[in-house]
Amino acid sequence: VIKLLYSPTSPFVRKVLVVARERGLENRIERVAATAHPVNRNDAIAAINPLAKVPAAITAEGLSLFDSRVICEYLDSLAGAQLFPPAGPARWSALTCQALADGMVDAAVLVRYETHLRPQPLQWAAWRDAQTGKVERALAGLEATLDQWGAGLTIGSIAAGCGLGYLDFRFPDLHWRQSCPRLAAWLEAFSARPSMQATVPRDTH
Ligand SMILES: N[C@@H](CCC(=O)N[C@@H](CS)C(=O)NCC(=O)O)C(=O)O
Repeated sequence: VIKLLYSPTSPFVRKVLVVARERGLENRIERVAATAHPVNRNDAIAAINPLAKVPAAITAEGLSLFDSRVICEYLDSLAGAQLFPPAGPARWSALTCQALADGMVDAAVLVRYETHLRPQPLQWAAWRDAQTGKVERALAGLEATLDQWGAGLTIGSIAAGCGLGYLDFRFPDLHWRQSCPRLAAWLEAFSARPSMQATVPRDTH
């Protein structure tokens, strides 16, 4: 089995779980709940990933793997690579889509930390707004490139689906569907996949 340190609300963990389901590997994953926090380091996570972020995994052979991109590619390879195409234009395009979606989520997570974790007197509105701007430009980028990545099931479309799902979960007031109607229609169809349905983020408390 593969031990996966996970949190039920992390969009990066969700990518891993979606890949596992899409490749029929969910029985090979043992989930270990782990709360990551950017200030209060979780030593159980840090023992595997010095960056103390989830997801982090230990393979059956005892390899420590992180981050989500590496764990996803590892899982895909176990079932005969499909979601990560071989070197060539399809691969560069899928990886760039993943980078855009992951980068959008990185900025959104920073906004969330700024507004929910950082003490009020230390908060910096211009910094929060700049990160929100990155989220908005990433959304516009996904909308503009939908024709390149939207049709297939790759690590790019999975990252986009999980990233958009995170925005809906944590930033319902962003109303991104107004400016990205094609992306909105795409997500509606993509969200119907059983792998996406089984991994919808929810707060546990
Ligand atoms: N690039 C990493 C990002 C992972 C990440 O940011 N995880 C968040 C939870 S959504 C985390 O562990 N944050 C704790 C921290 O920032 O120290 C990946 O793709 O796995």
